[in-house]
Amino acid sequence: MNGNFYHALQEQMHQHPDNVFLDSLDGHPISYGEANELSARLANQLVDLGMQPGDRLCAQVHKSTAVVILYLACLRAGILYLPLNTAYTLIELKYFLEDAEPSVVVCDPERYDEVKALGNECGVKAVLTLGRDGTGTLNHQLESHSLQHTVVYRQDSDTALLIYTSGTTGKPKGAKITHGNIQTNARVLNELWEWREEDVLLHVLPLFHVHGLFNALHVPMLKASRVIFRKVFSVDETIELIPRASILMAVPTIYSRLAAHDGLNKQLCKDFRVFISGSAPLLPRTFDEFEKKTGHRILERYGMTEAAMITSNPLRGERISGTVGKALASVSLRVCDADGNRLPNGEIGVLEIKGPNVFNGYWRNEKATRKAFREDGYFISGDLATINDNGIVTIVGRDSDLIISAGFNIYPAEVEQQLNQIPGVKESAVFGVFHHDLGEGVVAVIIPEQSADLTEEGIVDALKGNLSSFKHPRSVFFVAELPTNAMGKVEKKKLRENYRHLFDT
Ligand code: MCA
Ligand code: AMP
Repeated sequence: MNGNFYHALQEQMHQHPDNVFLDSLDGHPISYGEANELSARLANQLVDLGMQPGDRLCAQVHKSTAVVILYLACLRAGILYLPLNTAYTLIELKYFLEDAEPSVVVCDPERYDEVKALGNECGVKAVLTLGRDGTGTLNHQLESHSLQHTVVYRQDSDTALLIYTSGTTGKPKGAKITHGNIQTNARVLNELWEWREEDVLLHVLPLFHVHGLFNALHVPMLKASRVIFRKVFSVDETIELIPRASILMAVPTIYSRLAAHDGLNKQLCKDFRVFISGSAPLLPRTFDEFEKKTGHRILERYGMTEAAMITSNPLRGERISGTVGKALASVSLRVCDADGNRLPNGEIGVLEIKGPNVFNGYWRNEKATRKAFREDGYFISGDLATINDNGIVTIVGRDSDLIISAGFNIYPAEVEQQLNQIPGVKESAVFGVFHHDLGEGVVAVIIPEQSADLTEEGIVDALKGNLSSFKHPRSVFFVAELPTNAMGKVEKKKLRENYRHLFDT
């Protein structure tokens, strides 16, 4: 049996070729049959470029239906797909090209010259373009390529994607996600959320993260159901589209923006099946406001790049605000102390995860892989959690300083490294505090050199070009000293406490 996940998706495409797959609402939806043909042609093109199973293709492109086809082409050809946030600067991109050594990079046409120059430096064989409208050199010759393509044989344990996720040191690591990981996770969610062919998913998330790429594509694809495909999230448009869809997958920031919208009401959502949230904690306040206005209790689930989806509240039965539900079928969980000793139910510790959803280690990084797993195969998530007697999990925090801002991860060490290079900055500390819209907002506290004349604006300007704008501090403070502990280490906890009300409104 071919373990290539595309093989399972293709079964649906063959059975339901005329079902609409991607509907951009522009008059030309892509059907499941077409997606199969387009991805066959593109897979053949990538092979003609010299790409072989196991090679890497790095895509840093704006969301379009063509990106979905590119992803499917990679899957079926056994090429490792490496998606990147479009916000990453050229300096950030360099790291990924050096680490993953992709043979092909696909970028926005506007960035072609600089990415091509960087690609040459990093040994990339071809740089192709794909614009916001789905056109570019990637698709120029598509029609000349054959429709015949045999899905490459893969085992469950073969890597399908490399998705980079950062460590506390600020150096991102490529998580090797296997065909088996995505296959089991999609099937489990499909069953749990009782997906039906007639469901319509409203897709408003980026395609470079697990949430938008796996949950919001694989799950509908396993039932050949329709996806209303929007390139960016807009609160007004989402409100308008709710009556045309039955399922939304979104991050808490999106739900709090929807809840604050005058147009959200019970009538609008009367035929909606389920609103699903994840990627960051959903505030009980948002849960309550949303329920009051719509009559729907948001279904919160929990996941991470290295383990895809891990827990979920139930579709039927009580969805408990502030919790992320129970372990998914075939996922084993335990809460442990720092040494890996299992803690009794109800106690706070680090959540450890085992199951077919757990990734296959970090790309070319044995050391980090070894550190991330216990000897008995449990993955150490780094999330602090409790599990109650009924198996219900509550995420209470993280054992690292990671900041999650509207579903984007930001590592303080990476921002601090950049700040410390700015002339006049003696020392800096970066941390996250509650933010009314983003969940968490980035704060920087800086000790300037004695005669330096620094301003908040100047600091943020100096970061441009080096660091994606979503990582920039939302507030910068200049101080004479930072709180430190007996070891001389900056006490982030104290800083978070001091600035905790900064972004309350
Ligand atoms: C955009 N900006 C941000 C963020 N997003 N700043 C901080 N945090 C952010 N998340 C900044 C941009 O850099 C830009 O700054 C300005 O806001 C306007 O950009 P725009 O794109 O218009 O912003 P937006 O529309 O307000 O974006 C909010 C958003 C977006 C739609 C909620 O952040 C988003 O799509 N988040 C979802 C991320 C996601 O899918 N995460 C899943 C990963 P400037 O003007 O200075 O340039 S986690 C995951 O996959 C795990 C497995 C899981 O469990 O799901
Ligand atoms: P990423 O590294 O982008 O995959 O982000 C995964 C992290 O997002 C997890 O380790 C959690 O810290 C966080 N996360 C995801 N879903 C939830 C949730 N429902 N509640 C709280 N945190 C979440």
